[in-house]
Amino acid sequence: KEWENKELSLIGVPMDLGADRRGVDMGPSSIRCAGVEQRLEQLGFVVADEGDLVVRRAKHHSDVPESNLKYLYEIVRVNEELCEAVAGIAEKGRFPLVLGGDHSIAIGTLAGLRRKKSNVGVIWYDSHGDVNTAETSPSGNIHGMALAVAMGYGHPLLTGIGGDRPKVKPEHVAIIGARSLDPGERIFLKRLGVTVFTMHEVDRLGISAVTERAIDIVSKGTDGVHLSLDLDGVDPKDAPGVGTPVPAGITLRESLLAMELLADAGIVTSAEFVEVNPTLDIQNQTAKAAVELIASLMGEKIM
Ligand code: 6HN
Ligand code: MN
Ligand code: MN
Ligand code: MN
Repeated sequence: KEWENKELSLIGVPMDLGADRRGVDMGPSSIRCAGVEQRLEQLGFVVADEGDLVVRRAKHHSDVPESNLKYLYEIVRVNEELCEAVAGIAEKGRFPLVLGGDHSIAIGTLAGLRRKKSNVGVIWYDSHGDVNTAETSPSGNIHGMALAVAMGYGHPLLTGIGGDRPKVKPEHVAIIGARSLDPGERIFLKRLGVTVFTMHEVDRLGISAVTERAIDIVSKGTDGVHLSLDLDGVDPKDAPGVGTPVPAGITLRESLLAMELLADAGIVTSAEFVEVNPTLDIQNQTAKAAVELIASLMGEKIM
């Protein structure tokens, strides 16, 4: 593995424009407060905190004529920057760990990874599919479009970030935890043949079998695996500090097991943890859950 040197770079993206809701911009800060760097250092990682990118407050969301894409231009600008930053980290052979911010930042992360790897596998751990386009989106919020954009579908300013080619192939993607899909997303996921482990599969098969199957899918024919973990994939009882909570989700306990299985498989080469909104949280519980998940993903063991 390329990061066997245990060198890791943290980068925060205080983005909330993709969710059109304040508070998730404080996600990176809340995860840092929950002690992410220290925890990684305890695991033996040499951590470089690259700080946060700058996200400009937009005056009004309808900045794109005749489009429902909210805050498009600033989201594109930040993701271009994130793409460069992630590419630079991966180029140095370090593990990129991106702290969000809303999920629109996956667009920049995956574009950056594509510079280094031609076939990135993606585990999309989320209650949502995030495969809307301007045409299917009920909200115009770009965080609900990030995975579609990464696969090459959406506004050309978004799909063009880091170059026009698709960043991820549908057959290299596995969604885990889905329980809120818009009608257009269901059609899109079926048409593209993306593997979706909904809560139905999580309940029937159990999280360990689901994770093992997901590992098979994302590691077949790929040269790296990215974990994109939206904290709203975790049940709101365990992770209340998210902007779009959906009940009946994966427990924190099951999620920790999923992370441990990913760690044991040794396949994950980059990760991002997104959608933590401390203004909706209880005592920073969700950021703390993120740190627990990160520690398990990076190899922490109970004994
Ligand atoms: N997220 N499907 C809804 C929409 O507005 O497109 C919700 C998206 C949530 C996105 O949580 O990253
Ligand atoms: Mn330090
Ligand atoms: Mn998401
Ligand atoms: Mn979500």
